[in-house]
Amino acid sequence: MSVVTSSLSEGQHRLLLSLLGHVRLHLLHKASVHGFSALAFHNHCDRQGATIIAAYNAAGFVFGAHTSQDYAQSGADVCDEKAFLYSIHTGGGRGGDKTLRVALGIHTACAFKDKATGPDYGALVFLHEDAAKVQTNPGEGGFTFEPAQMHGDDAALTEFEVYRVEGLGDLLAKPWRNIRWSAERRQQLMKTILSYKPEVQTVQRARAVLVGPVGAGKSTFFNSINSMFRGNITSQAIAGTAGKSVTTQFRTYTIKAGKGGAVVPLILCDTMGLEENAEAGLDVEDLIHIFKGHVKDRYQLNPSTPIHQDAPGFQERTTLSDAIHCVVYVVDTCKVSLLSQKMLDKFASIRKKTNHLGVPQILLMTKVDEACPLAAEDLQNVYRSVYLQRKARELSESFGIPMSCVLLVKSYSEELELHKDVDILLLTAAEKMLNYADSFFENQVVAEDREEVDLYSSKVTT
Ligand SMILES: Nc1nc2c(ncn2[C@@H]2O[C@H](COP(=O)(O)OP(=O)(O)OP(=O)(O)O)[C@@H](O)[C@H]2O)c(=O)[nH]1
Ligand SMILES: [Mg+2]
Repeated sequence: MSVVTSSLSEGQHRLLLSLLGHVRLHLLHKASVHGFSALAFHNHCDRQGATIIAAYNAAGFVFGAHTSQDYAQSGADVCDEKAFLYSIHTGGGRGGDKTLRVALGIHTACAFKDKATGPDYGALVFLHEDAAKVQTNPGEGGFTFEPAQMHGDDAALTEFEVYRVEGLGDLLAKPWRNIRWSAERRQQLMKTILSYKPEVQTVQRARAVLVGPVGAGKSTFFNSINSMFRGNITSQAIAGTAGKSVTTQFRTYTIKAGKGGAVVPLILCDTMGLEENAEAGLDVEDLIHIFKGHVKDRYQLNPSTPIHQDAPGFQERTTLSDAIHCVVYVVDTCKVSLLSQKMLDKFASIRKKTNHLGVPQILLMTKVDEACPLAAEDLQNVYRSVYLQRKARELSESFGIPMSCVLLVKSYSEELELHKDVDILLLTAAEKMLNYADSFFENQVVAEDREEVDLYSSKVTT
């Protein structure tokens, strides 16, 4: 998935947050990518709630406007007592950033004119004449400032970004999911998982596959589950960040409890990341072959060459053991609002085909520590964070997956040692996968005395 990135430096980002309070910024519009036009701005920024503009110029200023109200091209003067203009100037040579915050005048509450033009704050009009520039009208509207202090009298814009300002809210008085955070609970979950036996006698272990965009944390999730059962941090699957999927092979991982210990009755399958373009990333039809159990471990996936029945890694006849019993969609919590329509459409098409095969699905939201400072501070806040609950709802709605199937996790990404709370979230996810695999088995009409069950052979292919 191509990701549009912010031009704010870490320091500028921090200063913006200090002007806004306990919030998180989500980039909605970046003019160098989407266009320096009012139309492109409104396409991305209308009806997004609170936003902040970051306009950049060659004189080293980042300046803009914050409003708590929607842009909607209503033609009205919008009142907003919370609105302000600001400027951050990186103090050339002397170091340190200078910040200016301009509130509305005491007698004026009209913050901006909600027109079809670029954002018009009276004294500052961005994307003036549909170009990369700002018009400064000293004395007009409710904001008063010295143009030199605002932007160093440089009206040409090198970049123009708009962020949605998302309040992180506080903590819910009661968590929306009850998790017991004790060491006993950790042990209990471990024991339940290790003693799990599939409902069907011919199957030894449940098989779950991790499916999600590039960099969502699929391989790291497997590494974390593996580490937890091994008792120390391991990194069997290669993880990391690159423009394209780091994982290119289909892998089926058997997990052991302790070095050389018992085999955990859950096989985790790792796949190549999904990309929004049809011809890039993991192919949807390849994924269906994987779900049906046709693809062998270490199959080299290739977006431009879909899996073919004659390929060496293709297994013609499959049994219930080879098939996928639970599909786990993996999404980076930080990127929930950045999922493009194309990516959501791809997920919808996968979901449709998966439903058709009758495979249960759950949604794993990773990187909760990166997404919410309250969860980073104390992982036990994960189901109490208003922000994370909102993200879970957003994702559950766009995927059409019930909230009860949405699980939040933090994987071992930089730790050297295991941690009880991280383990409890990981184990809770693993337990859910086993429960859902059982629903799959219950739905199969299986002749239990038969060794081989040709699961999908009589079914309509996708
Ligand atoms: N902070 C934090 N970082 C994480 C977490 N999970 C994964 N990461 C980081 O996210 C990056 C991508 O993780 P991967 O596991 O390689 O992602 P993937 O989904 O396998 O990506 P592809 O194989 O490229 O499709 C890595 O740098 C991980 O360290 C998490 O829960 N918290
Ligand atoms: Mg991977």
